[in-house]
Amino acid sequence: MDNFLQLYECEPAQNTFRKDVMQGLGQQPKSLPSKYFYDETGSALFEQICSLDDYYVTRTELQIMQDNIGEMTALLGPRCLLIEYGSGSSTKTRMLLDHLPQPAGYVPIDISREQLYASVLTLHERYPQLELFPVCTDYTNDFELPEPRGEVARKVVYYPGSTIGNFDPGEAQAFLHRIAGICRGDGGLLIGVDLKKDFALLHRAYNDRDGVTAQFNLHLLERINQELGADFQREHFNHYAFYNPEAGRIEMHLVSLQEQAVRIEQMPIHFKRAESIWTENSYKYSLDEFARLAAGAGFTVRRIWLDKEALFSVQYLSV
Ligand code: AVJ
Repeated sequence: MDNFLQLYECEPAQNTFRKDVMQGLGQQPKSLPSKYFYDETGSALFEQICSLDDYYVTRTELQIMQDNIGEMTALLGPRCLLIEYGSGSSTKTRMLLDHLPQPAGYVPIDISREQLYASVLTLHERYPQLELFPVCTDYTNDFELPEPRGEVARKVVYYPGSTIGNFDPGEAQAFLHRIAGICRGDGGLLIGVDLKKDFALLHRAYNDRDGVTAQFNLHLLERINQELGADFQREHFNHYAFYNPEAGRIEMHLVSLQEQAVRIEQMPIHFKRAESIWTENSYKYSLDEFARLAAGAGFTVRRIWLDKEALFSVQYLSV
């Protein structure tokens, strides 16, 4: 990597993982934060999910981007600094970068250092002129954004994939409020928001027939084994994902198949038969619900792009 490509390291401390795991498994009901899915293996499994036929999310969002890329990049305009939260492989971003006139730079932010390194190298090869400011951090905490030296006309935050759905509505609003502080002035937020839809389609997206989502979910136990020396046996847990219509969200759980005790650093954690660890929420919004949520954070929805079946939305918001 060239010298000018400095990686801003604010990696989450190891003891944050330990503390969060201990706290989550010490609670009733047991839970684990979904951000911990994304170590190197977990990020790779997520990439695999994104290419599954059963997972309509990525394919649909990419189609919306492709169909409207001209209008989107015209809205962002020249000398735009693009800031992406949870940039992963930056696949959708490449579509923006292919069309953006004279971007002022790209700030990819990701919790997985390996994933971030790999995508920054690819981006640098493909866009040698583009200034890259990668930040490795758990962006749910406060951190300082890098500032490019050159002229920046506006800051646009890119938040695709409906990652916003991982937050409870209250947390989502608080997060959007933080983002609004960055886009204030002439900037904006380009965000992918998954929509309410037929339960069967949702169910299939989180219970794919190749079992990749199950692997992704169960990998969290392996990560705890690897990093905290625990003795989870993944055969003793099942992936369980379902749509909760009252709450408007997919819930993912790991269900204990038997009564058992697992040790994490000498601490025994007891599981009753059929007890679950709640590992993820993925909220689905109606367009009205999301507009209200965004308004509460100080945002106005300026533009909404949909696919033909209105499964997913890409929206441009400004303060
Ligand atoms: C990255 C949070 C948008 O909720 O659909 C995919 C994560 N979990 N399959 C989602 C996920 C299981 C994904 N997000």
